[in-house]
Amino acid sequence: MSGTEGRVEIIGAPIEIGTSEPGALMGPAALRTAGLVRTLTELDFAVTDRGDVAPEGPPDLRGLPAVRAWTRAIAAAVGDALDRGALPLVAGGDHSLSLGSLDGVLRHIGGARPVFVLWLDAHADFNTPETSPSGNAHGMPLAALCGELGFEEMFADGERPMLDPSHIHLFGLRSIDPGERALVRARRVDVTDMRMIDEFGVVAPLRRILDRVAAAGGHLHVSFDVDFLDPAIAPGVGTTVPGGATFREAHLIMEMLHDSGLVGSLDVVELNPFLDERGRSAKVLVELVASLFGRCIIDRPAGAASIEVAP
Ligand code: B3U
Ligand code: MN
Repeated sequence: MSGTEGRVEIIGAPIEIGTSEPGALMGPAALRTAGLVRTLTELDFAVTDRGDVAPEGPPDLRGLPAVRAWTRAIAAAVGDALDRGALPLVAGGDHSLSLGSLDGVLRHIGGARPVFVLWLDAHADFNTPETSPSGNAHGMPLAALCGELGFEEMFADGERPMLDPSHIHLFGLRSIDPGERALVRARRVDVTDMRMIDEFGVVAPLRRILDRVAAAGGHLHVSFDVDFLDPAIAPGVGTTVPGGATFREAHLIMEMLHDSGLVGSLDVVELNPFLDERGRSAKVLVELVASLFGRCIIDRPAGAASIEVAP
């Protein structure tokens, strides 16, 4: 992990105002039940569970004021964790929570280091209210963070750098809306779609991204949407799309992310326990998070990138 001295802060973000499918607000509880804290503690991390973020305002707050209340609360918690030198792990909750996590990261890092985003997701989440067919905020966080939506009042007060769209790496894309597609292209967002993964596997495309972040001395924020995975292994999500990543692909990605030492913040989003089957998806997610935090099958000799054949 990147400069976190083995400290992780779990921030629950039970938010579902960004989606039309109820149930994502149970996500943080299901991740805890599946052993998130225990698993990271067993990997020798000093883990602090900060509990669930509570937005200010009346519980029936809706629309932009509600998004803003969540964004401010999540950004503050993420900023505090980074200030303390810990890695913030935001457990969701729908993907609109990344408005808060990335707002917090961008504010904390400021102009000091470039912020890169690895968006493991079936969708691009680069809609605007004009291009979105659903109007759901969880399909818009990246466009909003890049300043495309215009209403900056959804974020905390004060200046912060915009997210640079050319620093966004969509990975696993297999569902994109027409207007969103045009915007992704126009803004030069980097895309590794499912076809590329089918053709080249996950290793070459991911290594290219990690090399870029390392060369720039960047902060890597990883945003893991459950729908990145194939619904056969992770059915607990409101917007399943067939043809997702296998467990082995996702597992290898997590191991490579760990080995890179570049990850500075993490979201785990869109887990919907109401749609899950006996906690399967929550358990898979905790397994994958464990690999990202260094659980390995057997220690490899330092620097081993290929198989050595004994003479
Ligand atoms: N692109 C569609 C669907 C969607 C986006 N993100 C999720 N689903 N999880 C939309 O509503 O913007
Ligand atoms: Mn998403």
